[in-house]
Amino acid sequence: NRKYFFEIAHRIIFVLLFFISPSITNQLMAQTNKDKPNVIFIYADDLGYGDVGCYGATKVKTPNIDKLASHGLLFKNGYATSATCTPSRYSLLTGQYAWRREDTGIATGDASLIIDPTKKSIADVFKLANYKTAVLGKWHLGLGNSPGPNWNHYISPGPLELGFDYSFIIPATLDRVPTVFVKDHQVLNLDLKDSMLVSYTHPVGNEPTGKNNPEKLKMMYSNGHDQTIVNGISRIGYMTGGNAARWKDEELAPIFIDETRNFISENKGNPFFIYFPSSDIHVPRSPNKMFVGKSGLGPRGDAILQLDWTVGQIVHILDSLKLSDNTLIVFSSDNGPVVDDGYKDKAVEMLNGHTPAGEFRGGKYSKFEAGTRVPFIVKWPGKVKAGTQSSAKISQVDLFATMAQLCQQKLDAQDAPDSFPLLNSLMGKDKVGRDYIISHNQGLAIIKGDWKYIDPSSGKSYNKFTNIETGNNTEPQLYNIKIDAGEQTNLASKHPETVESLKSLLKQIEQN
Ligand code: NG6
Ligand code: CA
Repeated sequence: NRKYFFEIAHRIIFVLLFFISPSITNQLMAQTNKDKPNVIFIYADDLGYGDVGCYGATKVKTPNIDKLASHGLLFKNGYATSATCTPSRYSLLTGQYAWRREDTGIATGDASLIIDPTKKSIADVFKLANYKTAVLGKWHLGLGNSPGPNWNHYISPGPLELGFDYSFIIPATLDRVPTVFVKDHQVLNLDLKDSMLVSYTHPVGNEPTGKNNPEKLKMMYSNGHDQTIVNGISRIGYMTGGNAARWKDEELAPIFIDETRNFISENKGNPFFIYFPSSDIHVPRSPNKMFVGKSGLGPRGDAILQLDWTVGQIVHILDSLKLSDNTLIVFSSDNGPVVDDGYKDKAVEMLNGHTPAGEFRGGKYSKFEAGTRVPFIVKWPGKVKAGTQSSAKISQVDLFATMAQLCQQKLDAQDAPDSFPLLNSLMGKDKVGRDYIISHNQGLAIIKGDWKYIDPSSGKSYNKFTNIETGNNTEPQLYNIKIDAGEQTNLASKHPETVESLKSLLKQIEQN
């Protein structure tokens, strides 16, 4: 067909030109690349809908995140796929709902890689479009083959086997050992004379733990988190050795910014994709001294300031290299907010009227709206109209097919099976978005139109440690989230036909 013919002809001309004049070819390549925007996903951890100024927060200031919105597009109905970290990240990178698999729950720090490297990832899509790709931040999707990585050797498969050219990550979360960086295939700064051992089943080595040595802690735990102490904070899991490789919580944000600056500087001549999963504002919240005490809301608020600073730094790097005009930034969060997530950091006592979940019910770990409806902002100068808002429904699982559309990469039927190409919605041209949203945490909920149906599930309806309503209920729940965004009035018995139709749609999607 014609398109195919032109594509082949185009390639032949490039090859011929290369032999005639490499400099002309380079110029032409640069021209072609100019049409491809750089793409950066800034992915916050546990940041709630109500934690950000442009989404209504007044007690904490987020000028840099707000500026993304005033220079771009703010989604009011943007969703993570799950109410916890690992499954949301899995969906974002694979375009498949994590709940289709059984092994995609919150990963331990020594888990093996849960994404199949033989399948196309979102980074592969960018690579196929000649982008340079990097992941800089929190991984939490496992590393290595089963039963997990040997930290003292070559660690593979991991991000580099999933289409990333460069990887600089913390393996799990801030509160999970090992508290080291993994750069490409190796633990950074590891002294092999002090080899590392990590276990989630039994103590290793004889390092102090939060349980046995609480006097050594600078931040006390409130629930769990009483195992190996690193940097004065006890974590989940046991670790010994690798002392020279251990990071300090307070130094992480500037280190990830340095990495970002280096990667962008080295790759400014070609299109790049950076997946930047920030470790803020997950517990333990121990931000850099630049932010300590500055929010007035305790470490949780200070961590929000640090996240906002991070966003400002990334924008500043782009501005200083004159790349902002050709860079698409997507800002979102992996799940909703939690105030006490296992450390006594005064987050509850110092909330000062701040409402992390905004007007929504629930939080992290919840099927209610606060679990998965998150900040979702897109900035793309000249392409996305500044200072606009959209009510289009969009899920992070759609970023895969949408980025394929952006990069003009064709996906095969087995690629990103749950992802919809929503480039028009992402750019604010389409106001509808996807037809339905699925939210997940110990069972599923579905939103279509103004209705939200939560499938019956066992499990506690309230978690007293986190003070969060989970949305679990053995009865079906139906809410009209247009007029009842706070999900207060269960209308299931009043509208049995709506319950039935949403239930059967959910079944059908589950069986797809
Ligand atoms: C929970 C942890 C919580 C957090 C969460 C994962 C306890 C008591 N709670 O099990 O602190 O680590 O897992 O968070 O240990 S996530 O954002 O990475 O999904
Ligand atoms: Ca999270």
